[in-house]
Amino acid sequence: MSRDRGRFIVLEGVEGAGKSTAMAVVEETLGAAGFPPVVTREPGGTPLGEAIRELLLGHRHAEMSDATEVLLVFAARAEHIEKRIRPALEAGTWVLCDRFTDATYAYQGAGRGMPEHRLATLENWVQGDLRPDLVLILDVPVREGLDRASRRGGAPDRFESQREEFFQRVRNAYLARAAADSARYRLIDASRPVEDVAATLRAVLGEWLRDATDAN
Ligand code: Z5A
Repeated sequence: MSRDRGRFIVLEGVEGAGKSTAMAVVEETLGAAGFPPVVTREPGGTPLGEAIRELLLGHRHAEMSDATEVLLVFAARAEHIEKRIRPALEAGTWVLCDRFTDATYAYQGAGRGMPEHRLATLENWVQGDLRPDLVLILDVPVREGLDRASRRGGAPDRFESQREEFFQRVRNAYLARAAADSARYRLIDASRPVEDVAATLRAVLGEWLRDATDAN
């Protein structure tokens, strides 16, 4: 691949889709292809971003307003982009991020009902022209994802405490975004066994890497 700038790959998914295992598969596949990525996450990825993550996921400020929530998400993102994502990409390093702005459209937009045009304004302001080169969305029916997440144990965070309808809206938003831009999005059926999902991820990434290589 001759282009100097690194590539920006994002993994998204509904609750309980299996992102944790999938992140490791994607990281390993990119490394084996010669593009070992910086691995990071949102909200978070920087010391300040991780502090904001605690505010967003913890129950201490459970009743924060929807506007506060979305502004905190973008505050963490601004820090993340400036301190970590852009410097890595500009140095030619690939970046693999566990969630990014598609999660904002899904959770704050479809989930909370924040108008899309407001999110787009913040996206354009905070990100400039930065958009992921590839978004992998792990899709699983909401009930199944919630059952998996409950089997995982642990206390539910502020988002995990939402009702099933909230997650249905989140899932629908992810599906709609994937359907609207087949060049940048890949939808992965995550309802299958872990090994099958891993094999699909490797195949999809392999094909995308070949196309990306041919384009240079
Ligand atoms: N958020 C937001 O609102 N706005 C934003 O802009 C951003 C984020 C960026 C934290 O995200 C929250 O932030 C998130 C949205 C919000 N809230 N929620 N919900 P996170 O990504 O850190 O948290 P998470 O969604 O809870 O993801 P996770 O815990 O990293 O992963 P997961 O996909 O939900 O689940 P998992 O731990 O990988 O797997 C769940 C269980 O299922 C586990 O026991 C696995 O062993 C099992 N599993 C996994 N795959 C399979 C298969 N294929 N079959 C059977 N069982 C499986």
